[in-house]
Amino acid sequence: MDTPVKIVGPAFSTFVRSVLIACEEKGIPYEVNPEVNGKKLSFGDKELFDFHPYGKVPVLITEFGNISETSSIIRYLDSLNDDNKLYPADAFDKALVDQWSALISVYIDQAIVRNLLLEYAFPKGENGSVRMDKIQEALPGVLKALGIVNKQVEGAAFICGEQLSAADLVLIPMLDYLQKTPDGAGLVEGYPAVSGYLSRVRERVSVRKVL
Ligand SMILES: N[C@@H](CCC(=O)N[C@@H](CS)C(=O)NCC(=O)O)C(=O)O
Repeated sequence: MDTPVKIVGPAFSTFVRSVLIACEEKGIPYEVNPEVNGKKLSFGDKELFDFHPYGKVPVLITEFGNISETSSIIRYLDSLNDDNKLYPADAFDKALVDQWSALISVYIDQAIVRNLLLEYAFPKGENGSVRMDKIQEALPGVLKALGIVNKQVEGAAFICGEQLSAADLVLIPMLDYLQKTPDGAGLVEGYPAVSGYLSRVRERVSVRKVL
């Protein structure tokens, strides 16, 4: 595949980063945040609603058409070649990857990204300050999410066993940002299996290139 796929969305978005790591793993050429009709699209731009009914990113523009929703995009990219497969061949194992991708992109994203990280990234307090009450409110959910991930990677290298999968790609950018927040390193340290998992995945060339 020589024609680069185009990934609509800013490279700082966690879900965009998941797709970028997928492209790196698969060796698929890509262009990130391309101009669409002469304009680079930002959150909230009305043009995004032409690609996604809720105006969300990432969107993948291919020579055949457009795909939105991170897990669907990763599944498509994985089907393009046999390198570093991100879904197992077995139907049951594949369903587990879908299950974990959904759990992470819905519940863990809400707990870590929406409730905590976005308050640090786009503070809504007085004079642009971080609302510490919101951070405190978010903490139980973050700890719960870390506990869930910790249990999952306690006896395995990755979320769904010994092979990196789409589920890891959805999760990695969230944990990476979390660990880089003021209290994040301390929080992650409390979950040794998560800490080890993060160190392990950060050794991958694909992850190093994107994060
Ligand atoms: N379910 C979507 C979620 C995508 C999502 O929430 N993207 C965020 C960026 S990380 C977004 O577009 N935010 C802009 C907005 O909500 O207006 C997926 O899996 O791709």
